[in-house]
Amino acid sequence: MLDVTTTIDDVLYPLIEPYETGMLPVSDVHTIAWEKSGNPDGMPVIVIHGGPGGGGQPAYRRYFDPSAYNIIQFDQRGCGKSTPYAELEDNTTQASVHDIELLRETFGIDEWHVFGGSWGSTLSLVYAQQYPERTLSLMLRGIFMCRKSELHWFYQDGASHIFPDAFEGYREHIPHEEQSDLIKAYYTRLTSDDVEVRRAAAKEWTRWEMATSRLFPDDSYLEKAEDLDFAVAFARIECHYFINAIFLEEAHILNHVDSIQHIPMHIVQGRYDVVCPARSAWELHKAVPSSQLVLVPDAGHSMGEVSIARELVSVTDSYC
Ligand code: STX
Repeated sequence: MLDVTTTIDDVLYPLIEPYETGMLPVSDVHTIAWEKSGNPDGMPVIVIHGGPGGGGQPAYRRYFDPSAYNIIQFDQRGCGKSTPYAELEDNTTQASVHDIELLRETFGIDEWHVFGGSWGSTLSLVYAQQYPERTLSLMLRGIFMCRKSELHWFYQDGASHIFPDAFEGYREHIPHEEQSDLIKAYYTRLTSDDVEVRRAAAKEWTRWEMATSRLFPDDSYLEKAEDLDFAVAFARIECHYFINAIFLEEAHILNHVDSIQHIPMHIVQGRYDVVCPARSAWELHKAVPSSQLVLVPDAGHSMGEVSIARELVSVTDSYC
């Protein structure tokens, strides 16, 4: 039965503060922000945020028992508190995998749990495929493998059939003659020399994603698109990764799935996820038969939805 009385605070752990934060130079260009919270002697878990370009969030700490986990979070290149802000140079999937590994080495951790949703699931899988011996488990949500079909579905034609109202603003920001390739049209604007052109495009791009992330759209979520500091990094970095096909061959994750067959994998997927439709979770589950898939019947994409959050906490608690 649909549960409308449980709130997110009923299923997540209370908000805690980090016990340590810092900045780690990772290349000639970039320095990334990191934080640790929970129990310094607990099981290490690396939290990989979405977007790319979304940045870490204090609320992500709440998905772990703070007495059991050493919760490590970072802002990927160019977003959150990482510097330089919204920088696209030297910003690739391989660079992010390198940064995760550098964090692990810097903290003297041998192996860790890897937790990520959406783009965070993409990057978690690519990381685990390169460093399977470092990955204790994969705790994944809203599976995104960033194939052409997934990008076409969300940014061109697919989700538009379910959210025609929200899609209109995103599409109509682009002149008719360029609408046949919206990612390309947005890329031109998001990399324009004119800051106002960049900001206006970032707002529409981000608004589209925020409007479609929840089963029941929520105004506070939509406000993220109004926060241009967030929106410019989010939109620019996402679009840069997508126009470059995430710097990997098509279907890289499924093509290299054998290297992670032995790693415990948990998949939490909203049935009505319009941003990252359930087909990708299903295909990943089929390709990794030992994986545990929970298809959440009353949820969309966001990890902030109660029934998704409940399943994620149940996964992290299962190791306590
Ligand atoms: N991008 C999906 C994704 O990773 C295609 C994502 N969507 N929203 C987010 O991430 C935030 C929660 C980081 C805003």
